[in-house]
Amino acid sequence: MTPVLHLTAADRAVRAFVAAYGHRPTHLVRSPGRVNLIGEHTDYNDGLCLPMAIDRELCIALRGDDDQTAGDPCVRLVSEREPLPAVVPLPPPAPDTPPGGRAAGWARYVEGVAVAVETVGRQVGWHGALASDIPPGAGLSSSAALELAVAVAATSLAGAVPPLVTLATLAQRAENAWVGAATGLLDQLACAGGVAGHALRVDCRTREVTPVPLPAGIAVVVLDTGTRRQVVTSAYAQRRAECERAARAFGVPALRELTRLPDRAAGVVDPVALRRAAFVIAENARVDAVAEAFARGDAAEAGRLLLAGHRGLRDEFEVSGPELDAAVAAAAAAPGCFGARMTGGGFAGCAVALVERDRLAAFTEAFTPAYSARTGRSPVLHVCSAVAGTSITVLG
Ligand code: GAF
Repeated sequence: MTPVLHLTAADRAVRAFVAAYGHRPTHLVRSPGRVNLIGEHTDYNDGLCLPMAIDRELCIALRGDDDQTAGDPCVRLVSEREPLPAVVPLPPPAPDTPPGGRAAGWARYVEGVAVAVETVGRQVGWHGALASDIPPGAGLSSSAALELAVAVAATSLAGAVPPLVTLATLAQRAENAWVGAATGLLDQLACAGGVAGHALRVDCRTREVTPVPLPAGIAVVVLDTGTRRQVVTSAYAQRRAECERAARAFGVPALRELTRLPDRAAGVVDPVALRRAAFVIAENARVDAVAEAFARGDAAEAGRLLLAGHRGLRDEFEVSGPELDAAVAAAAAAPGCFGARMTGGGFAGCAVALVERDRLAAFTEAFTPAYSARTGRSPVLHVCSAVAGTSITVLG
């Protein structure tokens, strides 16, 4: 039998670089995806989240252009998943360029980061090749990983070392102002700030990221339902508007300011916005409760909180979907599972389960047929470790 050769994303990026440009790269950027354990749709309410950066990564092998004075400087990036390269002239287009004048598809992310980075310093030309093990559109932040990778490449080659919050904010600006998705800062802070073996308590009001050790004996399992939906085309913007409507009605700048619904809340806001606000307030509290349960090693309580979070996302915030509900139900019934919930923006993509590490095989054996029986789909399971955030190394 022919042996199957599994190359890492880093290996594939270096190979693709050599194939595309005929010489060796000088640098490698590694940028992880993320899974959010609890604290969903709280980031744009200035709230709390508990993500971790995962060992599914996007890599860019790159090299600064040798003659920075020759021709028209640009960023040029080829990708193993895309037929056409992303090419961004330097200096990049002005921030007020109308959408019709911006690059299409994946190149728009690369261009958006170049536009954002140019607001903090001049960039130099570089060329690179990208390879990724983060499934696109699955809710594991493949876009944020790309944004952070380009931001780290561009700033490092220009000789700058911005703090991680600055990098995350530049990446978020690309997503909000250039791509047009009104997302919060969760994904970018999680990808940039990852710490091996730790979840991250992210306070989106102060932008403080506090590592929280993951208890030994718990495996974090991402359950990919096989369904996909883009944030930009989903009801994400509508949920955000509903939360902002509730905050305005309650007279606070953001729902984070509330630890319970105000008295007579139903009299000042419509029932939909009231349900959204009730969810966000409870979800912020669950973030600290899960972090505390982790600190005590109380996996059972953490699992119960995840299940409660899923019910809130399904019934109050209304961002789940049939396959996500089926995955959570099948996981909760499988041996060794402490709890599960949908993760990310919602409607489709992935759920996440906390599973007793010693019972992973029994969990998988029970989960896969149970999910398939409910949906007719084959799930893909990723047992994930928490890893460090986006980094750049010089290649020898
Ligand atoms: C998406 C967004 F990009 C994040 O900012 C966050 O709002 C998340 O959905 C929901 O928690 O991933």
